[in-house]
Amino acid sequence: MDLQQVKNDLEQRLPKARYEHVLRVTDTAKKLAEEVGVSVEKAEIAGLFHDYAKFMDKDELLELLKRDEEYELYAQYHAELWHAPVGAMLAKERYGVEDHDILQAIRFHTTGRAEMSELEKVIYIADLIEPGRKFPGIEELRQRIDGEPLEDQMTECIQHTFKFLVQRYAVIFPHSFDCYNEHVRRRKEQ
Ligand code: DGI
Ligand code: FE
Ligand code: FE
Repeated sequence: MDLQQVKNDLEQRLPKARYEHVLRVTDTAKKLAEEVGVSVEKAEIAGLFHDYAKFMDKDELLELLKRDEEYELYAQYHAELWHAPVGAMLAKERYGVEDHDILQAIRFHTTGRAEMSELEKVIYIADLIEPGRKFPGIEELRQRIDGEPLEDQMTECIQHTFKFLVQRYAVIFPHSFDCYNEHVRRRKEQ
């Protein structure tokens, strides 16, 4: 795959700030992948595509989502979540990305899920902590997880997301719950 072509496409599709976020996520994901022994090449592709569908309008996203096996589920939840499965769909259909793990990393980058692969965790974490993210507590989160085992980093990140969502009275998507519960159970058993 011609990654420069993907970048050009992304630059056209996304506002500048979002495009730059994508590049920082990709960079962060590659570094984390290297640290934890995950394929840097796969991390790069998943990072580039993770927000590919972020700025499509809601109707277009919903129309594409109809072909998704979890359409009924996604349609009942916040539209903000839709860009993740649609991004995976378009990476496959427009760029011929076939690697299941890369597609799952794009698909679950927003909600996480139970039994995430190492690549999926790398993308989830990179999306949350890339250097452009400014939310309260982010610096403490970065410091807390730096150099820790990937699984522990993911536990801290999903907890962070839950705190954020609950504070906003957000309706929580079932896969997000499954991810959170799995990590909290594992932590309790340690
Ligand atoms: O696309 P990004 O802005 O880089 O980040 P993202 O894809 O991780 O998240 C997009 C938004 O989705 C973010 O504001 C958090 C929100 N989100 C994540 N999980 C859930 C959620 N929103 C709801 N309502 N429920 C969830 O389970
Ligand atoms: Fe996203
Ligand atoms: Fe993102």
